[in-house]
Amino acid sequence: IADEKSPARISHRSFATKSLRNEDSMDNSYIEDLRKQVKKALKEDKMRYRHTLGVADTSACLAMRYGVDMQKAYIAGLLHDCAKCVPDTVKLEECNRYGIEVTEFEKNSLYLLHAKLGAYYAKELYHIEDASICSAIYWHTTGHAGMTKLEEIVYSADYIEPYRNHAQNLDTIRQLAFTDLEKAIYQVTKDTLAYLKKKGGSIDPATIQTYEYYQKYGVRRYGFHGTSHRYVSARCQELLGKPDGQGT
Ligand code: DGI
Ligand code: FE
Ligand code: FE
Repeated sequence: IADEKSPARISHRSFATKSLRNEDSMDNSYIEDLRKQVKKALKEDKMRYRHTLGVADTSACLAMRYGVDMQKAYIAGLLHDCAKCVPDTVKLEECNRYGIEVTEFEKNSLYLLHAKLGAYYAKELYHIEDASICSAIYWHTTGHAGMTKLEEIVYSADYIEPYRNHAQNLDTIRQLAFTDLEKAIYQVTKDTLAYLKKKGGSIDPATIQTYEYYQKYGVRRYGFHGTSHRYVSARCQELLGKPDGQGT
């Protein structure tokens, strides 16, 4: 669908529409083909493909943890940045060409469009018919209020995958993602907003809505500071004068 000159054009063929069986795991020709296509689409940025595999694997792990379809999570992870290497001006052209709405915020930060455009490519170039996979790709950068479990998984896997190493609080967030996904998302959005404020980047309303939604979610379940049981029991032991591990 993209024209000859567009770097977004990837040599793809129609993938067979066979449905994946659970016992196929990730080791099957359909997924192997997808991996090859994505590698080609990201060939200008070697680290991006490595990141992509990290997100796919991490999404699969989070899917195991939260009872989500592992293959869907893996495929969403694999395709989440498939439009990342399209030059920013071409991203805008492509969105205009395919009738993808571009907001004022996105016009000021064209790289944000890789998420929407990626979701479109997933459907049209990679023939992903499953709308839940496409929407996880669509929302992977900003998130939105009340994400589906699959959207939450890809959003957080993008942040915590093993090759990421710059963000603050990564150790805590990595652990939280497997213990309390909503709280992990709250911390991710909080840190992302702080990072964007420091950098002076314009903030998309969706990013703020994600933050506000997951902040409330955290408050409902944990109280604002999320007092830990370990802290409370350690403090009780202290007050009762009992050594660690011997208290009740
Ligand atoms: O594509 P990746 O680099 O793997 O990750 P991503 O799609 O989550 O993009 C990350 C970048 O997007 C990161 O630098 C923060 C930025 N970002 C997230 N929300 C917003 C945003 N940038 C702007 N300008 N506005 C946002 O609301
Ligand atoms: Fe991305
Ligand atoms: Fe990414």
